[in-house]
Amino acid sequence: MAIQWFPGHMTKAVRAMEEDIKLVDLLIELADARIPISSRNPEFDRIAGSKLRMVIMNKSDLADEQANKAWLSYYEANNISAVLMDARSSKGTGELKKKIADLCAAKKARDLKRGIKNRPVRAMVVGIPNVGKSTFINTYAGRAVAKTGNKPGVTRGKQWIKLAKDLELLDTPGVLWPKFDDEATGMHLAMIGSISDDILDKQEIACGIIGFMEERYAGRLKERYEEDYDGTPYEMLERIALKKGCLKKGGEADLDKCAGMITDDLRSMKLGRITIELPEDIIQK
Ligand SMILES: Nc1nc2c(ncn2[C@@H]2O[C@H](COP(=O)(O)OP(=O)(O)OP(=O)(O)O)[C@@H](O)[C@H]2O)c(=O)[nH]1
Ligand SMILES: [Mg+2]
Repeated sequence: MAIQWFPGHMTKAVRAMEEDIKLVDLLIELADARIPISSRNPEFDRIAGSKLRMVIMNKSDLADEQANKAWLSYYEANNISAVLMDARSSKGTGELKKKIADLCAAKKARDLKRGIKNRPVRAMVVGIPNVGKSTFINTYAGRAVAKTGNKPGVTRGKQWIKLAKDLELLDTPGVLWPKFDDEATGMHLAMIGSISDDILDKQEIACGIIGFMEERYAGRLKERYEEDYDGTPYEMLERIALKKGCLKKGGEADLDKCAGMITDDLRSMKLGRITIELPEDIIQK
């Protein structure tokens, strides 16, 4: 897929992060629980340097529960501080507060020794576009302080948010990276809506979804579209278009319309909770 996914504002955002990292104690990275591999920008490793880090596997309400557990075990086994979240709900905030406190305990103790009391923990919240950074900050703050929206590129500039006297968060624009290592990365990011739909080939994404669903969650396409999987994903796309009435004026299949429907269905859980990448996929890379 030849796509221009690295617009100028992302270059600027990365530069700002390189500066702002000096001001924070902790880097909180939001990953998408459906694609925990492709949703983690390798640039963040470089930007983080030796700073404390944690991973929030967000949108875990859309991901497969079994896979969520597998990922938690993976992070635990690799000594990475991680939590599952649905950033729209405040349910996980208690656990998260505790994790942040645990992570920053040593630093607090050092501060105290040097006579610095009550200095708030500062954390930079980073992640790919549309992963839920601003939603997370709003939930954590208990009020709508950051702008959100269901498309990539809503946050354009950084924004400091004082949550309480002990925590300050920096909201940042979603950033991708200039070159994907393998083709699957771009496809997976496109499937969940992290790359602007305007620059993507709708049918190619829908075919990617069809192929994936048949491989990982066989039977769910049939349940939703009443069509047996047979032949190629493209042929399946054509059949679903005819079955579901995605038609052009002359009665022929409207493949773009059908592709949009399938993509929306995947993103809005009408094909069930799905996880596209599993821990074992890391080894295969
Ligand atoms: N189902 C579900 N939806 C979520 C979750 N977190 C965020 N969303 C939705 O995802 C969309 C994007 O959320 P934002 O908070 O704007 O994402 P962002 O990472 O700040 O995006 P950019 O600023 O564009 O980089 C919104 O429609 C949110 O309601 C979650 O945990 N589960
Ligand atoms: Mg945002």
